[in-house]
Amino acid sequence: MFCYQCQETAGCAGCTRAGVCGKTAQVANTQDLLVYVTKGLSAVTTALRAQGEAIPASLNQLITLNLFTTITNANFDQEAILQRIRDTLAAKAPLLAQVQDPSALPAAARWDGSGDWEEKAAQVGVLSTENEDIRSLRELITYGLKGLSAYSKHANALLQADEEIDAFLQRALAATLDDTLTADDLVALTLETGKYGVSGMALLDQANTQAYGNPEITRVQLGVGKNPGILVSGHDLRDLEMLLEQTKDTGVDVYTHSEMLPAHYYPAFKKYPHFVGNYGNAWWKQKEEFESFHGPILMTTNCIVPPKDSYKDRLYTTGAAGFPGCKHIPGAIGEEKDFSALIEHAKRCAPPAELEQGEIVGGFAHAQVLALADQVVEAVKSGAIKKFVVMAGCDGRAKSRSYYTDFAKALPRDTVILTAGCAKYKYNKLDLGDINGIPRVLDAGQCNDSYSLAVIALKLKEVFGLSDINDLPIIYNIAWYEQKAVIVLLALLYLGVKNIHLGPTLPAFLSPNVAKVLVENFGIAGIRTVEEDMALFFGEQ
Ligand code: SF4
Ligand code: SF3
Repeated sequence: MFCYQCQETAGCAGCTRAGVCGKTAQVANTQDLLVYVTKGLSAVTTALRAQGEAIPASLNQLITLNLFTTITNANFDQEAILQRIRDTLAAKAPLLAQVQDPSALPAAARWDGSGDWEEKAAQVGVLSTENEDIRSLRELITYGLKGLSAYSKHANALLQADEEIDAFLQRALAATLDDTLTADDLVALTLETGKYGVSGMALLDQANTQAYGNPEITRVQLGVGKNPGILVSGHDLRDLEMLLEQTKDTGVDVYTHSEMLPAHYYPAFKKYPHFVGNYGNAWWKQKEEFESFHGPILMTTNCIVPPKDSYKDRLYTTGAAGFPGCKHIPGAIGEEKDFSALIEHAKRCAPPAELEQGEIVGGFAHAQVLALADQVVEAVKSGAIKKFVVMAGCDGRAKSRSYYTDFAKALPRDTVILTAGCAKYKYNKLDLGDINGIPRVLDAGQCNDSYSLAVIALKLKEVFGLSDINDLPIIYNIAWYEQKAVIVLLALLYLGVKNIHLGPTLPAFLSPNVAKVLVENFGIAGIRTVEEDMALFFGEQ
């Protein structure tokens, strides 16, 4: 195996024997094969589109779900991944027969699944591209597309789709197989991926807000009630909605974990009295927190930490998520999923053990912040707010991430943190106070709600009459872990944001030359110590 797609990759270079995430070499290789056949199918659909054929939505969904399945910590289930490869090959065969010139297609498109799959998987992984710069760009694009796929899948679950995004996604996937493309071509495609990243996040924002209303300022309870509960994690709001409906009047409460916390900000979910609050912290704390929760846990997406035996029988997966030995709740897009197994399971469980008390405040997505625009603009004009610091992205296990807690604490009192994603857990429970009633941590929501932060920045640019988004008093200090953060980063680059600091380490998949392009053209930089970064960002004050 060779995998270097996430921030925790072994030695900041690549996992080669097993994943730091817990992925086995066998699963890693099978995921490589799934990516390969998905790229092959995408080359076929791209050729058919060029012939004027329409591609059915079910195929678009198959492709996005395949990529989503290979995102870090989403699916560890070898059999589920093999089944997706079989389904993909079966879907491709009749389409391939319609391509006018199949000889022009890459080998991945023409592979019919014959031969030994383990041998094949070993030949088609990341290292099969020899030139390190081409490999770096192909992987950067592929990881961005994985993130885009995840967001598309959530929009699809709410019956929204955009054929233009799917067509691009497949064209770009196919382009990563094209040996005639130069590094410059792939740099251009990387930026185009960012463009569609913006479209994908906008589509999901529209799907979420049309279904559930605009997020609004909300106090989320951190304590627990006396009923048994179900804990929901991951990013899929439609799954949560179905579960909330099915748990009504059952005596079972529902709590959020990690990236599901922002669900509390949506008006539509406030009508459920049994939707109690948020339990615990970011994904990587789940071993302790799932243990003490006592009830069943539903993982709707990444990030799964391989479970301890003590609670493995309480861990359920759905959608792209999977773990061998854990029950998977099926259900295609548009279908009602049946969560009765979790509900019955919960009834046999003790209520959750309390981890903490109190509440946290969030719900500062674009509509809410724009509703407060006068107050915010006034605070900036009066000097009460000197700078905004975008600290969106992912949390992770690395000890070096304590930097983000220390950085938040060290920020001058006249700065406001704009956050989204599970990165927030590094500082959302600190008492950082407010500025004239505006909290110093404004949480827009999940990682995809980084889109809201971009909308807010563009609005501020307009209000202040600036011609360049980089003239705003905004610092970008983003934490990344998995591939959704990659599409968020590419989206920000596409929007023209410069001088983004990315940590806790720069991606291992950036070759020195590709990193140089990002540094020279976009001012991308890493992080240093809190003291050094404070001096860099605020030294002039
Ligand atoms: Fe390693 Fe990350 Fe890949 Fe897991 S996802 S195998 S930790 S690089
Ligand atoms: Fe977190 Fe996995 Fe990335 Fe949606 S839950 S941000 S790491």
